[in-house]
Amino acid sequence: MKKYLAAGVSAAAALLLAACGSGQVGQSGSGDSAPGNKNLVLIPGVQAEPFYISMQCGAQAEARKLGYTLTTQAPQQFDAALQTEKVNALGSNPPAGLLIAPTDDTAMLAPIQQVANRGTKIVQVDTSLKDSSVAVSSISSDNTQGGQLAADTLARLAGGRSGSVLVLDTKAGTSTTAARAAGFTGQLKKYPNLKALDVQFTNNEPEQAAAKVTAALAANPDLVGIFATNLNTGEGAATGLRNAGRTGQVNLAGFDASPSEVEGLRNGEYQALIAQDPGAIGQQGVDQAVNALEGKPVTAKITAGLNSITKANMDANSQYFYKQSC
Ligand code: T6T
Repeated sequence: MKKYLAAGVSAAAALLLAACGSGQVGQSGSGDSAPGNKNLVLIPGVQAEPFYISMQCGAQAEARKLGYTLTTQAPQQFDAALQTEKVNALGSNPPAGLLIAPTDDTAMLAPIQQVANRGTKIVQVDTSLKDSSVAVSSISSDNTQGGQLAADTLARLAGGRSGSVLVLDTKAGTSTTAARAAGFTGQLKKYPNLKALDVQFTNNEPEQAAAKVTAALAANPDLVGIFATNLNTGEGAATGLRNAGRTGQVNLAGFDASPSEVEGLRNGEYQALIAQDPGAIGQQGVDQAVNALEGKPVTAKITAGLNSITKANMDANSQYFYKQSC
């Protein structure tokens, strides 16, 4: 089931330092990657979100195992300006390694480059920049393949019915969800009975996703499926369908496996989830940063596994459910 397309991957992390407890230190590094600097920092896309929490859990455990400390500095919203503040705050006291999920594939380059210029080893986890040369390693799911998997799943669920399908993306400039949306719409062309509507952006806000679903249902009475490219869009889509009394009539395929999505799969709000392995992304992110710091071979690009989960197989796949705390 679980396949690593390029190399092995392992555990991971996000924030909620208090919840995850232990392991973190202040920004007391010796600066400029000085010998003996064993501090790593993780800057995820946003705080208190199960994908990144799971990533942090894996990263923190791996850092501890390898004799490093890992601190998480998370922006309050999935927003490049807020994430830039976190990156800039590393300031004159840079960590030896920075694991970061850039929230904008272009705008985040300059601040990350500044940190790299001070000697910090950069590892991209999950999302990536268009120009990834600043990073020693980049680790993510095969998001294109995830979108294709979602298209195949919705086509199977449609069972030959004809109709239109809505794709909900997050924010322009988010590398992962853009790849999922593109993978989905490309693959859907293989099913002549299904027509993809124009991709809608939701700003990664559940309320906006719900509103897009309400509007799509009104404008497209033949809507048979929705692909929600991440957790918040899925949550909003489920709300939109519920509000319209269309839960289960319009199939919903979501990405990720947060506790609320898993619950939604169990109670019929979702028909399928494409789960990532954020713990593995975080663990491998630490491994690659440490390899770079210790002069060992570094793998430039690593692809983590994906798992398609349905109500029928969910209990056998609970290891892929995301965490709320470590
Ligand atoms: O889907 C994940 C992540 O892969 C994506 O880049 C942003 O959204 C999530 O964090 C889920 O909310």
